[in-house]
Amino acid sequence: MKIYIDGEFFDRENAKISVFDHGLLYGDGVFEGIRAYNGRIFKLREHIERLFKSAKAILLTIPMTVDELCEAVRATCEENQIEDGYVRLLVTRGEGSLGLNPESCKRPSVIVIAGGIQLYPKEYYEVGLTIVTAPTVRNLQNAVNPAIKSLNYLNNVLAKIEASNAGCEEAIMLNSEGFVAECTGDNLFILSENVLATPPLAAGALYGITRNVVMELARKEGLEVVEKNISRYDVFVADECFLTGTGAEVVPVVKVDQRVIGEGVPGTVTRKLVAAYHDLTRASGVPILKEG
Ligand code: PXG
Repeated sequence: MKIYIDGEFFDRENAKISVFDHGLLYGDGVFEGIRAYNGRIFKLREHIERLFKSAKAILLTIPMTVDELCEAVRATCEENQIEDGYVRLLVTRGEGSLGLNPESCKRPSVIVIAGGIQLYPKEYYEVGLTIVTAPTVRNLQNAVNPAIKSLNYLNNVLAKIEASNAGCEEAIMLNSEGFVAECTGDNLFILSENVLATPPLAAGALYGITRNVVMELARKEGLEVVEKNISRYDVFVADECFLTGTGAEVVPVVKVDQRVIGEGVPGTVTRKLVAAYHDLTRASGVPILKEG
């Protein structure tokens, strides 16, 4: 495995960053999780653009352009002969002093790791997930805005542990008002009376790339799609529920906090979207190998 750090490739054993990097000391940095399918990188530019927005929000200047970073991701995939895989892209604040002021950091570090992906077992797509609501509430909008994909993921990590403790893979995170924000690493959708709904970004959701693609696919299927506040009650009484994320793709949810959703099996609309998303991922994206 070859890891990209600041323009150079390193073997796994030699891919190291300083213990004085503020990414480690303070979680000061941003990241992306991207997938490759069939030798193509899915929604590469969208991920890189989101990374730049996350960086802007934390006043971190990425020392590369969008195009250069797209190329670094592509080249890292090529170097690792990726066909189907997962890319973790990080930009840390860089090495600095022990004080938290980022002014001491000379240069942000750009790291690209391209490897295999650990997928949910296939049965989750057939029988659906059982999830719970996490006691840990989503970070406040006016604290570190959860729209920022920062290296400080403790809020999500805690909720993930709570999901795990409840024997579940995922957990719903509510915002401070009690509305659904999203899950620990996935966005949430419900279908009620043929209207597909997902929480707005203002509710504390990440601007999910998969969320975006699924909203488009659903509209193409003729569905009405809305962004609105969703309560736990709305989820319990929904006809269908599913989660979206780069790793999970579209995964049906059939039970939430012991309430059976709809018929207790993946719904018709959900199944359609699972398939449509699957097809799209295998038919588009930026080629890893340059033509010719
Ligand atoms: N919400 C949160 C909080 C996320 O971190 C998503 C939703 C889904 O967004 P995309 O753009 O992927 O549709 C995410 C992103 C992993 C991993 O290694 C995945 C995410 C976060 C952290 C780790 O699988 N998902």
